[in-house]
Amino acid sequence: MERKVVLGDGVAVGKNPIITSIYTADPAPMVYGDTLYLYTTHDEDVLVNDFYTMYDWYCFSTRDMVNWTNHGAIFSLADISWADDRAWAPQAVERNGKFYLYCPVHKKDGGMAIAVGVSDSPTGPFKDLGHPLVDEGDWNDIDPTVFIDDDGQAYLYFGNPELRYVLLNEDMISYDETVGVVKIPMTVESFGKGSHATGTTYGEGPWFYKRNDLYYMVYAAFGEGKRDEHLAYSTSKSPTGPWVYGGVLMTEEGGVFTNHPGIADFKGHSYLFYHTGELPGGSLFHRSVCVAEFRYNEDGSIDTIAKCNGVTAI
Ligand code: FUB
Repeated sequence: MERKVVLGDGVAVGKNPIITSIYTADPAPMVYGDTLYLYTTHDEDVLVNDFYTMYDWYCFSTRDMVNWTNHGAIFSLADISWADDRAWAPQAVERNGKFYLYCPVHKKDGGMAIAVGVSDSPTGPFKDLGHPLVDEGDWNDIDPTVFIDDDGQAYLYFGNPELRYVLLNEDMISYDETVGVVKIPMTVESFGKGSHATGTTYGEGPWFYKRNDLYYMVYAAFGEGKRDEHLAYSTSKSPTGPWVYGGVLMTEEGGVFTNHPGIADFKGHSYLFYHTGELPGGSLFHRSVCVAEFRYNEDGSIDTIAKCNGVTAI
């Protein structure tokens, strides 16, 4: 499965969207060894009730950013006895040789919650815990992003319309209940002035990581007077804030209603994964994953990244 063109000078270019065999969204890259694994959601061809129709999560991998292997559906609602719908935006991480896939799902008894699948391999199969990891009984429990800091503390951020986090225990399948679910103050200083429910731009789809001692929160955002999501970012000197709004990472122009960031450094290059409606038949419920290469400025800031045709082989 590959979409590439070879230029006159022999350089191979992978074409966006990366995956053309199915509709994919909510890209979540994970670098492990010499391979970049890309976890995605899956928009079904046939919609139920003209809404997001999503039942499973896929994994793809590459060693050169151009040639991709499809590992198929590696986790699905059928594997989670207490869930019945909405296999939404996941993220995976490795710890001590095990792989953890954090996934928002709709519960059989109502509301959204965060499930965890555990596997011995990055390509699954993943096995559900048997119960939700985070379940506050409201609709905010979606779009988990996980990061293990240098001191070993793992953080799971999530949320729409509020950004919240828990401190994961070392087992990665439970969290520190004495601290509980912490709500980040949703201020304009932290997330910019916008049109989402908190009055800020922060919408959903957070992506949390650290680079050169600066913590980044990249997320789908709602600008004032705009309908579709753009991508924006905030930074902090600590993993728990205070967050400082950084600006627009990718505009909404030419996109679909949602967008979703996934960022990875791989073999000396920095990549932003995102989604659009660019495949034939594309729509807000039929999305497709794309990738753009970018560079950080000296001070760690990031200029707005353009949607693009693809990236060159590395
Ligand atoms: O793909 C389903 C939902 O739409 C995700 O969880 C959100 O981030 C948005 O992309």
